Parts: sequence; structure tokens; C-alpha cells
Amino acid sequence: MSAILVTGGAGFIGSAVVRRLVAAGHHVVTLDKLTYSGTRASLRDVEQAANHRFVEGDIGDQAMVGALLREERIEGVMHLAAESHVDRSIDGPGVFIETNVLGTYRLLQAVLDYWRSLEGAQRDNFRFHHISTDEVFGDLPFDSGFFTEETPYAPSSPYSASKAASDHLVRAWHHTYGLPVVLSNCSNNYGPYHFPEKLIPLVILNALEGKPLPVYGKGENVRDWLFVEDHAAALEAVLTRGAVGESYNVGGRAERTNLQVVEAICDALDVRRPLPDGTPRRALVTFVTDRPGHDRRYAIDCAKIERELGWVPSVSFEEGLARTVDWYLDNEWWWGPLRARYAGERLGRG
Ligand code: NAD
Ligand code: TDX
Repeated sequence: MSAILVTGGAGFIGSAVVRRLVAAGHHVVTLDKLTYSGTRASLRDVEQAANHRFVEGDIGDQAMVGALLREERIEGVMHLAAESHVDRSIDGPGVFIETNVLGTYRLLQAVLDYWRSLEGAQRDNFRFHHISTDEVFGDLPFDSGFFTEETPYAPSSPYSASKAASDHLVRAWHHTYGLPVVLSNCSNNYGPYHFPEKLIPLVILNALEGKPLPVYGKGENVRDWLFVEDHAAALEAVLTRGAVGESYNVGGRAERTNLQVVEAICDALDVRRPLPDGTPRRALVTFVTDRPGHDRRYAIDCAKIERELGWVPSVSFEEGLARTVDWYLDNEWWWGPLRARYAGERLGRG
């Protein structure tokens, strides 16, 4: 595909996708509203690229999106724009419904109008790729089960309910109107440019500064972690080779308890930047009130994408975490202003 629209391309995963697609030579148009979690700094690597264009705007602005699709003769849309933080969805669900549900609906309408205007190969080859989460499947017991593409939806939080709703809309636009869609549901990502309210970057930066490390409940909850560049590779495979109407689960085969993740970060920083008084950073772990409705465990069975599209996770959790810690140590220019700007807001429930 030569012309791809990436919504949410100034966010964490979106910017990794944009960097990958630009490097591969696609013409990439990033559409992003630059909410608190989006920043053009995340696109610094592609700022000068002739095959990248940044457009500041809202996915819900149907007239603007329609004009952009026509002007750029877009061949594929990768829809990542969303409100993405579970804790924020508990404190204020409204914007999650507005962006993730109504925004996706309005984007679908603009895309459908545009797709209907296409003819021949352009119409046949067009794809709308909806990027979703494993959280739509809900809560797994600690000791058994994996999410497959057939697992029934059972979202627990306002965030996951809004993403489930958007998944349903996308499938309905395919079944009812024939829009050629593909979907993917991915587990927890981590890596460079991750907004410092999420567990891994929050803990890296608090630990760096010798601050308490908030762990919800007993730290027993399990997540399946995937390095963000592996996710970007999976998304490119789904967009370009996925079967229309199908969804693909994407995961890292790297289940860890939250406490294991936090302790691994402590140990990595103790080696690289020991605290001045020599205290091991594990001593900073602080167990705090649990997240309401906290899903115990997420775990992805990614056999379908491995079998059908030949994608496999390539970065182990240990390697990916070491790269991530090193990236935060080297890139204060990126996270410093964000930490300063959002210092007044609660970053994490602790
Ligand atoms: P993020 O919060 O870092 O980025 C979201 C981006 O969307 C930001 O740049 C923001 O400015 C933009 N945006 C928000 N509302 C917009 C609007 N109305 N119009 C245009 N742009 C808007 O999120 P992320 O972690 O990069 O997640 C990206 C997508 O991947 C989301 O759809 C999320 O549900 C999904 N996902 C995330 C993970 C994860 O671990 N982070 C895992 C699976 C799926
Ligand atoms: O301070 C914290 N302490 C803590 O124990 C924070 C912020 C989180 N946690 C726990 C809650 C979760 O069990 O760590 C785990 C990970 O939390 P988050 O980083 O907030 O991620 P999560 O809620 O799992 O959701 C993420 O992965 C799936 C993304 O934010 C979603 O957008 C994605 O869909």
C-alpha cells in the first residue's frame, strides 16, 4: 500500500507504527488530536521524512476526515486513536465513550463514504484496520485459560467496554455495508515513547528518582507483555496480509505478575544507576489500594497470527525491558516535559 492513514499516530503504539511504515517506504499520513497522551515529539524521527505528513485533527470530524481521505487517495486506514488508560476511564468514562465509541462511529461513516466512491482494484484492495485490546475478553483465572479469537467478549472497565463497543461497530460496518475491515486484539505493550502514567514507564521514572513504586493490591495480577516494535510488525502484517472480516490476537507469550515486572525494573536500574545511599530499589515498592474491577489475568493465544501470517514475537521480555529502561535513561528530553506538565495529575492510582 502506498498511502496509509494512521489515526493516533502521535501516541505510543501509533508512533511506532508510523516509524515502521515510513522506514518501509509507504506514504504515511498521521491524524492525531494531540490529547494529553499525544505529542509530536514522539514523531521526531520522521519529522523530516518526505513520505510523512502530520495532520492535527479529530477522528470525529467527518468532513475533515473525508476530505483528507480523498486528497491523499488513502488505500488503508489504521485506527489507533483512542483514550487508552484504564484508571482514567474509571475516574471519567465520558471521554472514553466520546472518543472510542462515537469517534470510531464517525470515522467509520467517513471511511464508508470514501470507500463507496472508489472503483475497481482501489475499492477491492482498500482496508480499514481497527486496533483493539485483549481487555475486551475480560478476566481470566490465575491458573488457566488463554484468549483466542473465539473467546466471548466480557469487558470489565469503562475503557475495555468502550473498546468492545468499537470492535462491534467495526464488524457491523463490515457485515452490513461490506466495508473491508481487519481487526487485531493485542496484549499489554511496553517500550519507548510510552506515556509515563502506565505501569512500566511510571515505575522506571519513579525508581530513577527514588520515589515510591505504587503496586495495586498485592501485585499478583498478570499481564502478557509485548515489545511495541513487535506489535507494530504484527499490525503491518494484519493490514497488508490479513483476511477481510477476520480478527487476529497478538501477544508476547510473556506473562508476568505486576510485582515481577516492578522488581525486574528495580534490578535493572540498580545495576545502571545505583541510588546514592546504595538502597536496593525493591525497598521502594509500596502496595496501594487496588484498582476497582481489576482483571486478574490476561493471556493471549496468538497461534492464529503465527500460523496464518507468519508473525511471531521476536523480542524477549528481558531484552525488551532492558532496551526500554535504557531508552528512558537516554531520553529525558521526551519524558521530562511530560512529567513536568502532568505532575499535578495523579499518575497511577497510588
Ligand atoms: P496512547 O494514549 O499513547 O495514544 C493515543 C493517541 O490517540 C494519542 O496520540 C492521542 O492524541 C490520540 N487521540 C485521542 N483521541 C483522539 C481523537 N478524538 N482524534 C484523533 N486522535 C486522538 O495509546 P496507545 O497505548 O498508543 O494505544 C493505541 C491504540 O492501541 C488504542 O486504540 C488502544 O486501545 C490500543 N491498544 C493499546 C495497548 C497498550 O498496551 N498500550 C494494547 C492493545 C491495544
Ligand atoms: O501505578 C500502577 N500500579 C499498578 O500496579 C499502574 C499504573 C498500574 N498497575 C497495574 C494495573 C495493571 O494490572 O499494572 C498493570 C498494568 O497497568 P497499566 O499500565 O495501566 O495497563 P493496563 O491497565 O493493563 O492496560 C494497558 O494494556 C492494555 C493499556 O493501558 C491499555 O490501553 C491496553 O488496552
